[in-house]
Amino acid sequence: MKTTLLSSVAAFALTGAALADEVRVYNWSDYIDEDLLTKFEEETGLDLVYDVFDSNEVLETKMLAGSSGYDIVVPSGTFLQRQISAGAFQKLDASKLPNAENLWDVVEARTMQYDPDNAYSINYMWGTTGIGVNVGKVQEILGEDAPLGSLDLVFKPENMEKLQACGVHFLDAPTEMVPAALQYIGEDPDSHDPDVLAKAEPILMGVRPYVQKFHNSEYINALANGDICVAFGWSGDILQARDRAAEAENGVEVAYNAPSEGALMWFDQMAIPADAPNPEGAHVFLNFILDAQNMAQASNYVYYANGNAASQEFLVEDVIGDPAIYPDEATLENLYTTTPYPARVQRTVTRMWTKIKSGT
Ligand code: N2P
Repeated sequence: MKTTLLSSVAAFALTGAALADEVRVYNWSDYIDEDLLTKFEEETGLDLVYDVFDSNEVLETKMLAGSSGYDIVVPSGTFLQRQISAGAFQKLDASKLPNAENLWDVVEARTMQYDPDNAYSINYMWGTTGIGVNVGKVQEILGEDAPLGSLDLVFKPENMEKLQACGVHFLDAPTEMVPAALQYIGEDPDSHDPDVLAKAEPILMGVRPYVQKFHNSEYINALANGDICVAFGWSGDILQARDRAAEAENGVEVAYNAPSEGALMWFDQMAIPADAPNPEGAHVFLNFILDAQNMAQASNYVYYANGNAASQEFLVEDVIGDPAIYPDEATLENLYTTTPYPARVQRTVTRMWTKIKSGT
């Protein structure tokens, strides 16, 4: 009896010690160079637990339930804003983030839309949602002048009917796919009006029979291996697919285009949950990420732009010089942002999305 009690006291003390030495990060999949994780542990002496997710909805469920056990999480701006309102995050302690001086004011000005004064978050990466293609396969099917960079490719039933033969994946991300469908028909992609939102349904339903899968990460390998020929997905992920195909020397040429009709620009923000077990360690992690060279290493690996101005001199030309990653003025003008749906509208969109995915 006594022994049992003693050992559980010892176990408790051990757990306490382990927690203080441990930082738990929950980030998107395919979103970092894993060498940076080892580097963090070596430099700081802290143990890093690094878990991944691939959907804002999954993260949001955890954040709103509380007690996630994570010290750092990475919601996109619109989700961050709603979770801040719900009290899910704690304010950052600027005195513990000296590397925040590296942040890029251009990105900060935009993320303030979701997190006023950037009090709760720092930008990790940002990008666009668009079209990944296997150039050879799509041209073989639709011809040399296939609209590779147009929403016509994915929302015109005649095109999709033909493309289904080589495989099409769409994101399982209603707050990105519904705005894209609205943009396609010339409506405001950020509309919160239920009557306008309802117009997205026939567009998505019209091509639904030809979508093999709705998924947020499998398309990277599927595109790279040639298992699918079209993915409506995230910029850097499609560029990673391009790289994987090139490395495999399998003859697959992958290309990414932000839709010429306009593309969603999103911001993934690192934030500390209100009930994080180790907020001190969380700040150490954020400051590590804010280091110019570390941030450049991450972007060079995942092909996403970041919110760190000082990192830019360390970016490879393939990244800083690619307008699909760092848009030039003309590309920037063609990008739109969205704002969070109020709860009632969100429920409507969720219902619509369930219906679309089930195809009935
Ligand atoms: C990383 C995807 C992050 C983009 N694989 C979604 N915000």
